[in-house]
Amino acid sequence: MSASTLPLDLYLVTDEAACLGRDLFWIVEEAVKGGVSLVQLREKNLDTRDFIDKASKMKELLAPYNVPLIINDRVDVALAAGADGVHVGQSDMHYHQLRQVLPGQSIVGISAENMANVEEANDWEISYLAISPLFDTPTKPDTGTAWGMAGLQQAAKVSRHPLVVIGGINTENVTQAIQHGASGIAVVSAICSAAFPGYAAEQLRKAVISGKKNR
Ligand code: TZP
Ligand code: MG
Repeated sequence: MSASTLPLDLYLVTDEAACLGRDLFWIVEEAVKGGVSLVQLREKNLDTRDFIDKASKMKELLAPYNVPLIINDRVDVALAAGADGVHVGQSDMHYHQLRQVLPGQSIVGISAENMANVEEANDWEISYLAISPLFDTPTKPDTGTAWGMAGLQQAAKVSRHPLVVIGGINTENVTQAIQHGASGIAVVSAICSAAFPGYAAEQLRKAVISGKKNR
């Protein structure tokens, strides 16, 4: 899937710990019905085999909805599960190494933690750049300095890639993030921890659309 057709509006990044004991697959399906356009499976503590099994099951769930599945960090898992691509951070596999092992049409997303990361990524053919974190978030306490809206606006001027924002995104700040240059939003807790994940997805999606209308 090429960057131009990649639906970045509402990107769900999974975190089993944020699901409040509820079934992750149920949450993802509700969220997709509510308007999630892209899903990233993010697992930090699974054995390789269990990660592949979970990814394969997730791919099966998403396929009828035509929602692409992206795997966090693990290219081997993405390939084995037939996922649509990978998302890597600054300490994961390097862009050039990724391109050597992934099929050409794969989605590749990369996190940018600072402006040097944004500039470097301009030399690469990637599907999106994640501005990370937009705000400090309890979901991932070990992040670098938050970009904030002003930082996002600067990044949008410098980057030639579509930007997604991640970190502390909720219905209150979506519209502003879109207006400051984001093409889409990536969320964990705003959906995974919501009482009604499908309804939460609907509200977030509406906020993205409204932000795009008023840009
Ligand atoms: N990367 C940067 S912040 C973050 C990740 C995975 C967590 C975002 O979680 P939330 O709950 O949407 O703030
Ligand atoms: Mg990583």
